[in-house]
Amino acid sequence: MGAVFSKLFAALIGNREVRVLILGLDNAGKTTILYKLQMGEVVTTVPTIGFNVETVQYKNLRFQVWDLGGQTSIRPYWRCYYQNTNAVIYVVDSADHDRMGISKQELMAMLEEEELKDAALIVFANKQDLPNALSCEQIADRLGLASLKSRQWAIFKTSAVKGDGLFEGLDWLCAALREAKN
Ligand SMILES: Nc1nc2c(ncn2[C@@H]2O[C@H](COP(=O)(O)OP(=O)(O)OP(=O)(O)O)[C@@H](O)[C@H]2O)c(=O)[nH]1
Ligand SMILES: [Mg+2]
Repeated sequence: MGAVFSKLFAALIGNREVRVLILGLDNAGKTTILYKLQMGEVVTTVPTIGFNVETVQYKNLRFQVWDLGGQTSIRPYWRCYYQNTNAVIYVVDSADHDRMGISKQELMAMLEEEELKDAALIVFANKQDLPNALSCEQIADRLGLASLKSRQWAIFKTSAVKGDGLFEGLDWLCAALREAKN
């Protein structure tokens, strides 16, 4: 009952809670992004075994952000978190040229899941500060994003260590969620 009232109250004051998953291969920068968004700081990370979850308040939205471990053996567990997800932030290490193919495979498999059929997709082409980073256009091409039908999606170039691009992504998400609601 309390939860119903708090949801109703949040709806009345426009303070909606949005469930976001941060997914992507290991070492892409997911955990760095989560804490840069939440604390504004670059933290020292270790590979995530399991998940981290934090609340990020931005504009009039409360984002409940789940950062899941991306190692091969952990990826099968991503699906345990799909239910009620409003948006997926898919993080790519733009300098990891060799693993673009596997990153595409994981992305496309994830997007086929029924539970995520209404979720918006943001791709973060991360590590743009590295000299050999692929451009947004190259990454969109390598991931096959043009083939996505009937899904709200966007790609942003980001550097989690510099903080570039992250909030542009959240701005897009705020607008996309507003559109989906209307
Ligand atoms: N140069 C550069 N390094 C980054 C950037 N973002 C993250 N890193 C580094 O990449 C490494 C991996 O970052 P994590 O955030 O732990 O990666 P992750 O995606 O959470 O990895 P898993 O938890 O194993 O799935 C760390 O050394 C980060 O400091 C970036 O934008 N630029
Ligand atoms: Mg991590």
